[in-house]
Amino acid sequence: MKRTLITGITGQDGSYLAEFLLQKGYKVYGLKRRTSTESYENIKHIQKEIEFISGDLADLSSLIHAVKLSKPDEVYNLGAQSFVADSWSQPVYTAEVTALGALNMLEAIKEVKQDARFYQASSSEMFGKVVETPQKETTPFYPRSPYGVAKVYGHWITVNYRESYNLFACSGILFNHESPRRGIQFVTRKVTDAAARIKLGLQTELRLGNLDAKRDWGFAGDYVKAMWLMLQQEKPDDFVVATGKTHTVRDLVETAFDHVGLKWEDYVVQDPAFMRPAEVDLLLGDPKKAKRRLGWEPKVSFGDLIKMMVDHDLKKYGQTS
Ligand code: NAP
Ligand code: F7E
Repeated sequence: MKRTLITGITGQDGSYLAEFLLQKGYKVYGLKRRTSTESYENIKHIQKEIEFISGDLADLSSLIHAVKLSKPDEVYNLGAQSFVADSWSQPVYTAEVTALGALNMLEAIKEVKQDARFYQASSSEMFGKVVETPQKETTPFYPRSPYGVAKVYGHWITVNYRESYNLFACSGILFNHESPRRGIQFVTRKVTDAAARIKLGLQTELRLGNLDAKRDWGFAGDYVKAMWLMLQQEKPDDFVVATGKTHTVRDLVETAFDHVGLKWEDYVVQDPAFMRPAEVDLLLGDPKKAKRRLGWEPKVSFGDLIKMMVDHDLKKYGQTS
């Protein structure tokens, strides 16, 4: 039985990856940080099958303990302060968890279990103010937020530990991926939740920032498979994971509101409070290398993804209101 340690197990990706690896017969250990109120919402259906280890990415000693205890064949470092907007108000914390957290995890592996394979959750936010379109593995980075800068550090320290210590360490440069388990602050979930609430008479307006930003949005359930495939290859490498299609936030709003039979212009209000100090205007990934080398392809289209999320939110409120 293969053993895995997942950081960020309570998050969107951690929950889909844990599900996927349990189905493959893995013994799953999840690093769980201490919080005053426990939140197992995303993993409640598989909670009993996971062995939780208390720890925090900012605490190297806890990661050493986690690696000693779990003796993992594969480590997936998904834990992070992952909300871009908050990285301006909490830049130091974001660096400590999102950047140095990756270093801490690599150090723990180097010191305790050098043959463990390592996946780093890198991000299209590293491309930021893009220097070419579409963005691929060789596209230079130009991050536009403290989060993006922290992820650039996480990416390069992963490459560096691979080259310095011969670790099997991979960096997955994932473009935006969403699902009904997406946190409510992120724009897709904020929009699908609002469309459902407005349809059900629970909310009257939706306040948003930049409607012109373009993102390459895919389904999280598809993307965790690419993470696993990277660690099954003969040699460690870095891969872009994306759909190869881009849409504006305006397209997203229109798709969600259309699905509930409403005209979005009647409800959406632009609010400067949701504008960012520096914006990433356009992301569009080129997933050819992942397709060629991993045999990976996204299955869920943008339209189906947004409808899946709206339907989930309608059901959630329909059942409780
Ligand atoms: P998410 O839902 O925000 O989950 C983040 C996870 O990190 C949560 O389990 C959280 O635990 C945990 N965490 C936060 N601070 C921690 C700390 N100090 N120590 C240990 N764990 C900590 O994020 P996601 O969307 O699943 O994304 C997974 C990873 O991929 C993240 O690294 C993210 O930056 C990266 N990424 C995401 C996307 C995307 O579109 N989703 C794209 C590219 C890269 P709590 O539950 O306790 O908060
Ligand atoms: O914003 C615009 C906003 O917060 C998307 C994270 O998973 O993906 C995510 O980062 C776009 C931006 O995601 C609102 O300005 C407009 O242009 O959903 P988001 P993100 O910043 O792209 C990357 C790949 C990651 O790695 C991150 O961890 O939507 N936008 N109005 C808004 N965004 C939000 N959140 N809220 C609004 O009201």
